[in-house]
Amino acid sequence: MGAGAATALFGGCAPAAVRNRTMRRPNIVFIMTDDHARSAMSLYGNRILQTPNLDRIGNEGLRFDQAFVTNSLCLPSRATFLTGQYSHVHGMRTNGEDSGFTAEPPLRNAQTWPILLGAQGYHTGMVGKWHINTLPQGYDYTAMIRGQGTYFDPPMWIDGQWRPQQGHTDDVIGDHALHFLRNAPRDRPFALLYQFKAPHRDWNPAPRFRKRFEDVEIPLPASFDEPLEARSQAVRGTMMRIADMPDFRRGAKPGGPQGEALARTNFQQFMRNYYRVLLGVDENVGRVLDYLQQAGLAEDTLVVYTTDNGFFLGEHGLFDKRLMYEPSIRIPLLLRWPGGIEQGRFDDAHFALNIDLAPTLLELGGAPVPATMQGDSWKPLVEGQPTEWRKDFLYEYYEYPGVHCVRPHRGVRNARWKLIEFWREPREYEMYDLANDPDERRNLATDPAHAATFAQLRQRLAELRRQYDDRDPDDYLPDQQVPQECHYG
Ligand SMILES: [Ca+2]
Repeated sequence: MGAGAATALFGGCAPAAVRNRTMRRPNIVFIMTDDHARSAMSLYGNRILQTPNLDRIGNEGLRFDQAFVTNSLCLPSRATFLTGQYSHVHGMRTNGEDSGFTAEPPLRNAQTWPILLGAQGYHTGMVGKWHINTLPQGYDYTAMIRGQGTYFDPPMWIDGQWRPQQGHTDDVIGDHALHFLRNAPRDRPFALLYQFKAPHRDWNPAPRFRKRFEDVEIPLPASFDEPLEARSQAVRGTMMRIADMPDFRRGAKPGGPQGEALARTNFQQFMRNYYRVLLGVDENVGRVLDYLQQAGLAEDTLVVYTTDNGFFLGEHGLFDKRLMYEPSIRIPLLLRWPGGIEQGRFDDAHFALNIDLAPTLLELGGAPVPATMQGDSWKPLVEGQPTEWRKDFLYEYYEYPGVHCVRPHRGVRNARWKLIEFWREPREYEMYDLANDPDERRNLATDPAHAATFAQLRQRLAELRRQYDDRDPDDYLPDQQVPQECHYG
């Protein structure tokens, strides 16, 4: 670590040369994967999966260690990254709602950061997974896969029509990102959304990765065999246990392993493929980083790496996301901009949320930030400047009944505590002391010794709801949600 990095790490100011250069409008490459657990990256401590290109973004820039989403589900989180608003404000609370962006409030496409930067002269592009129920509009270049997409030969929406593509989705999306970058005009800045399908189920890797990890036994998380009996009815009623899934192996025949043995077989199968598709993401991120370097664009380009939500990788015996537990809501978040961010920065002191991205990119891109955006720009954090920052945050989840059967809930998390409220009857609470129980295994919500903390957190939750204009009644169900049964997905 150089002296400059050490200064930044301990809260000092960036050197004047770096500070002044932040005045220039950067190009932006916003990279988003789907369902990428923070722990599935070597930079965040994974010892089996090596992700040298993703790590490069953090090592050559800034790594946030306290980054979270405010609704751990694909479509709602993607809309939040674009609008800087909570789900209850932008209106896309679930994957099932068929509303997308419209010309009218509150779902205005025009109030998303790429469109606002386009109005300030940015050349804009969207390649890969979009997953919002209206087509991306107003981009100079679009190459979009349909809905969740497919892992092989995904047709793409290009120039107003579906066009066939050949190859693995990660590689096809990578090709279109390079196409956009090679053809972007050099007389104005560009902003690209580079959004992968992987590592979303069903985790189908490119042939060149299929043998990787074949002889590797992935360690089970400590809480893998945890019974859920001590938790709320809401959590006991979810359908997210790996042990309850059918055999994940392709072409599996009846009569295979059952019970605990099946849970372990499923875990190894799922984790190996999850890691394999991430190797494809890493490689395709590397292609873009290499191109930026070769084209002389790296210095003036802000590369952001993140995901739309975290993922359970066997913690509490679960997979998928949604619940307000750490593996689901905590995300990787990396920013590299050699011209504006010191190399080797690490921030584990500030909560960075998905509502913050839009105000951040607008401010760095020299565009006004609409007052309707609810997040805070990371600019002072990026520059290592002292700043007043949030001490806690509000979380919300709505999609029910539906895939994995997770009841609606909301909650507040601060540096030490987390309160979760399943707000519809039967109303239930969970509360965790993250300082002493980081794996969230002892629910203290009804423990008399912590009654005062419980009351404080409930009060704080009400305050945060008012602050963020959450007026949903406790029996709220999204208007356009199609009634359906709970299922495993
Ligand atoms: Ca997702």
